[in-house]
Amino acid sequence: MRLIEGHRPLTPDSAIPVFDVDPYSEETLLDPGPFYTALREAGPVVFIPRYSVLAVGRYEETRKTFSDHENFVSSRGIGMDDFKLEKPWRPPSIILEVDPPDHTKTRKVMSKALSPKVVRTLMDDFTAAAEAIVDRLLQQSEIEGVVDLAEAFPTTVFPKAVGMKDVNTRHLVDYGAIVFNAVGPDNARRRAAMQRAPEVGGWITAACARDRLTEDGLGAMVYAAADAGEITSEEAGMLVRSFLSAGVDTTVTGIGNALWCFSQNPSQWDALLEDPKLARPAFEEVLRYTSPVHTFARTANLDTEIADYPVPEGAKVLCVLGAANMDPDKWGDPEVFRIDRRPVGHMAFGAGIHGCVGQNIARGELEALLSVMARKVARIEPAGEAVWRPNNAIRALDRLPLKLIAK
Ligand code: OVM
Repeated sequence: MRLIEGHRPLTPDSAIPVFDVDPYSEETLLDPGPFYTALREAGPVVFIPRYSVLAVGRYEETRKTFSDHENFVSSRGIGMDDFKLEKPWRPPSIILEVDPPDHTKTRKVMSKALSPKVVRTLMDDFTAAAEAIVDRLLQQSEIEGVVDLAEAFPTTVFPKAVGMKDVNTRHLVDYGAIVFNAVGPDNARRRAAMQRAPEVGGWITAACARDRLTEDGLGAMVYAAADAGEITSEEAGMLVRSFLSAGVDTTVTGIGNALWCFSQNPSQWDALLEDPKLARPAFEEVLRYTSPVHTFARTANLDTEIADYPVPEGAKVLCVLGAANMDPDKWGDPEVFRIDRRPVGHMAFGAGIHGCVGQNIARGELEALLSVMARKVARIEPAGEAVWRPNNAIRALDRLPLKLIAK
C-alpha cells in the first residue's frame, strides 16, 4: 500500500468505481485479456484498493491521461513508486522520468539521433543481419524463437548501431527485464529483478562511457550534442543508458510477439507473403494485439480529473496501454489479428511528448526482419507450447518453439 506518513493517501473517491484486482498477479500477466476487458468494463477510471492507485484501460481515457503531461507528470516516476516520496532504484532517466522544460532538451537530442534519416542509414545493416540469422535458422529443423531469433536479431544490430565496443547479450537483455520489472509494485518479481540490478546495472553504466563507444554510432551522436553544448557529458552518458534501457528488451519482445502472432494466425503469414509491403503495417498490428509495454503509470501533480471524476494530487494512475489497444469501442473487432488493419493511433508506443522516441528504429528493425522472412520463409509453425514470461511492465515470451519452413 502506498500509505505514507504525511502524505494524503489516495482514498476511494465517493464516485470512482472500485476494481478489486491485482493487475500484477501471475495469472493476469500470463494472460492479460480478461483483466483488460474487466478493467474497461469497470469504468472510465477505477480505484484499485490493493495498491491504492487509479487505473484507466478504455482507449479514450488512456490516451488522454497518458498524453496530458501537465496534469499527469512523469517526473514522479512512470511506475508504482512516487519519486517525490520514495527513492528511485536508479538515478531517474533524464528523458523518461522528467517533465518539460528539462525533458524538451534531452528529447531533442534523442529525436535527432533516432530520426528517420538516421534509421535509413542503418537499414542495409539490419537487412544483412536478418538475412544471416534467418539463413542460419532455416538449416535447423526447429528453433527456439525467443533466443534464436527475437533476442539474436536486436542484440546483433542495436548495440552495433549505438556503437558499443563491449557487447554482453545476456546483460543487455536482462537489463531490460530489470528496468521493466522495476516499474511494478514491490512484489516478488520486482525484488528478484532488484537483486540483479547492481551487477547488470553496473555493467550497463560502464558501457555508456564515451571511451566504450565508437565514433560513428548513435552513442557518439549523443556525445556530440555534449560537445556542442546542448547537454553535459554526464547527461550524454545518461541518454546512452536510455538507449540500453529501452532499445533492447522492447524490440526483442516485439519480434517474439510477432513470431507468436504469425505462428497462431497462419493466414496472416500467407497475407504477408502475398504482399510483403505489409511488413510495416503488420508490425503495427502486432504492437496493438500484443503490446510489449502493457502498463506505464503517471502521477497527478495537482488536483485534477479523469472522465469528470475528481483525481487528487499524488494519485498514481496506471495507464493500461494493452487494454486500450483491445478496446472494442475503438477497434471494432480487437480480438482479430489482421495485418492490413493499419491501427493508427494504437497506444503501444505511448502518445504525446513522451511517445516512444525510438519508434522509427523499432519499425526499421521489424520491417527489415519481416521483409527478409517474407522472402525466405514459407511457414512459421508452432513446435511446442509458447510460454509467456510474467513481467510487471512488459508482455514478453519466455519460450517459443517454432518450425520455420523454407520457401
Ligand atoms: C529510459 C527508458 C525510456 C523508455 C522506456 C524505458 C522502462 C526506459 O530512458 O531509461 O523503459
